[in-house]
Amino acid sequence: MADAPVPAVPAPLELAGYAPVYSGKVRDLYAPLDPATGAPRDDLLLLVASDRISAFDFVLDRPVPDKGEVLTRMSLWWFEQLADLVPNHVVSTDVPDAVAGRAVLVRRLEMLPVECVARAYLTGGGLREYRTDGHVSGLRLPAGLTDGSRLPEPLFTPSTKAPQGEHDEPMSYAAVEAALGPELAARARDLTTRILARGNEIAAERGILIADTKVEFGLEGGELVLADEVLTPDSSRFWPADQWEPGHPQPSFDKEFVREWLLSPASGWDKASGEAPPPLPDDVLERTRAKYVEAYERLTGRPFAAGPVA
Ligand code: Q0Z
Repeated sequence: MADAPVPAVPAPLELAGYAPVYSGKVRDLYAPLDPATGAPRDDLLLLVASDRISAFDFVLDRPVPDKGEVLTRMSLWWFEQLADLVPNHVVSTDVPDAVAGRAVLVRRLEMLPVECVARAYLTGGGLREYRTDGHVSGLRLPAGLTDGSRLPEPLFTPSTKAPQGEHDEPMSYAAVEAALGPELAARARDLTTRILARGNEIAAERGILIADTKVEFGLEGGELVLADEVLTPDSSRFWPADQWEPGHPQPSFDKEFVREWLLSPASGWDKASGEAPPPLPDDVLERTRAKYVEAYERLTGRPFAAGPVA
């Protein structure tokens, strides 16, 4: 008998009163059912963060305890910090018990067909572009920058929304203007860079640098609304400020123990093999949980406690 196909992501949780809409690598979307008709509502979504973690483009076998809750709370806290810059999609944190603390009910928006990325430090794809010709996303940068250099100001470096499993491609600002019109494009650009600048003003005081971030906007009454998750380690690169040293790749605030173990002889894994990585040991999961909690507590100044959002 043929083997059953291996699912890319586990089946989403069955939540009474909600229908699954979409599952990403580490999060799931549901539509609340209208109690009168049983039909899915078209105006609301339940956004559920799982404890799954990805590394080297693989979703790992074992969850990081509390990761979904930590990231959900962090995102909610950032929405409050950013509320004077941009409205957001949050409706309520009153959610089913099974997903308490890691789900948010949101307004369903018309999402922009552009990944809005801003970079405050040079690394990753931005660094590769810079090394080619001294430009990033069509913007000329000073000479002499290296991996981890702080940029003079946050840059808007949009990308295309790639289908699941594919990598986003850089998009020119002209292409963003063509997709959104010049007014909306400029508004998305300015908001994206201001969100990252504000994020870093707050985070740097608390020992974290946010190298870059991807934000999602939707439209409501012609205005941009901040959606999805914002300024979390899953949507952004978080670096420990006290270890920042341009000239080489910076350690990840949250995933350093995961990457270190996977690349160590202890894992027995060969990154170049194309094989899925082995399951992380308990101590790596526990130390990684502690890094997510540390990021939350440092940023917010609040102790992390699992359970329903107050
Ligand atoms: C977010 C995503 C996933 C979580 C669509 N307010 C909104 N209105 C309409 N669409 C979205 C949102 Cl947040 C939306 N995503 C990304 C995928 C789990 C978030 F599987 N996709």
